[in-house]
Amino acid sequence: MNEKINVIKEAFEKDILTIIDMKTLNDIRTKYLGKQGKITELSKMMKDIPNEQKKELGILVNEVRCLVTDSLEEKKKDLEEKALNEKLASEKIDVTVPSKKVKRGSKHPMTRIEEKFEDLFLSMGYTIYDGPEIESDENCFQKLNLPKGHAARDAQDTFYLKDEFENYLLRSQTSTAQVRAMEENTDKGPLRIVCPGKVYRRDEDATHSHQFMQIEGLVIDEDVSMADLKGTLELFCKTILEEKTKVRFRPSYFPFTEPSVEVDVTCFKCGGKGCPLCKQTGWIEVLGAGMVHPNVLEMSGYDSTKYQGFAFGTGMDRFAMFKYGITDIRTIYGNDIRFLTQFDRKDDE
Ligand code: 2NM
Repeated sequence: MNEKINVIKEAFEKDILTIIDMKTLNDIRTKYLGKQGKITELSKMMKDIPNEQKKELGILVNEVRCLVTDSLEEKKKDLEEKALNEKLASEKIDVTVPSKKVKRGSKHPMTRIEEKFEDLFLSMGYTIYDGPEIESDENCFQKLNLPKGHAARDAQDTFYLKDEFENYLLRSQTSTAQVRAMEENTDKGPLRIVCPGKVYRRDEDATHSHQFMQIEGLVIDEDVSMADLKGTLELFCKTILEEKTKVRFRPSYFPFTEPSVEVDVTCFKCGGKGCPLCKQTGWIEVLGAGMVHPNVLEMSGYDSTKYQGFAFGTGMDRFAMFKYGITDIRTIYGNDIRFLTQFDRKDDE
């Protein structure tokens, strides 16, 4: 029996060296402590041992059981610690590695210009009024003093819908929204609105796109005069362009206003000296405007003997081109990322 215990002890001391992972550890635990394990077998043999040797051998068997149990427990701890250390090493975060740059988008130049216009007019007490892009011929032309067959319709030749919708078209100007605003304003009292939005015309070259962005303003009240129109547009040009910008008004013609003016500003490239951009004149045309024609007021239900109005309109694309030095309007609508990234976080957005 004594001999047997020593053999088991020696075998175990060799076996324990072969443990490299949890599987080999469990195999060896079973080999010694399992149901048919070597130490379990020793315990079973105890019942056949004569009484006088029982105590002494019992102590020896217990000793070897403790040795095996403790050694295996220790080995298990070692293995667990090793596994944890490996895991920690493999998952280590190097906080000094440079981070990935998150790409930040930026506002489209047209959005930026539109917001500038809107901020300015909101600060002057205007309301922003939207209308649909598909409009009736009536709202787009007739109610703006351009009856069917009027020669000035040619200048705004546009896209009509087909068949039963032939009286509808893609609006050629945002004044269609202003007609709606005048008609919806049932008390026929004062009105102060700007209408920004897309308009469509049959045009296509470096400075004209079949679709562009317009903004038109309309103020209706008692005692509104050309002086109000001039003051408003002067402030408008100086705010959107530069404070030192000079503004000049030239007589012109629009069917919906009388009198009508065209508005020029001093060239922002040469400051008025003359350069290729202003064709050596020192001036650049930026707006059309005028006093709302009494016919237009009457057609939308206003009493033109009591109320007057002034109105103005301009292409927001034109301003974007001037402000950001864009030479071809088509690049504004091309959505080429190489074009758009040139406007990343510049300016004052
Ligand atoms: C322009 C030029 C002149 C204009 C007129 C109206 C309305 F609705 F009152 F008749 N809205 N916008 C107007 C006047 C627009 O754009 C070049």
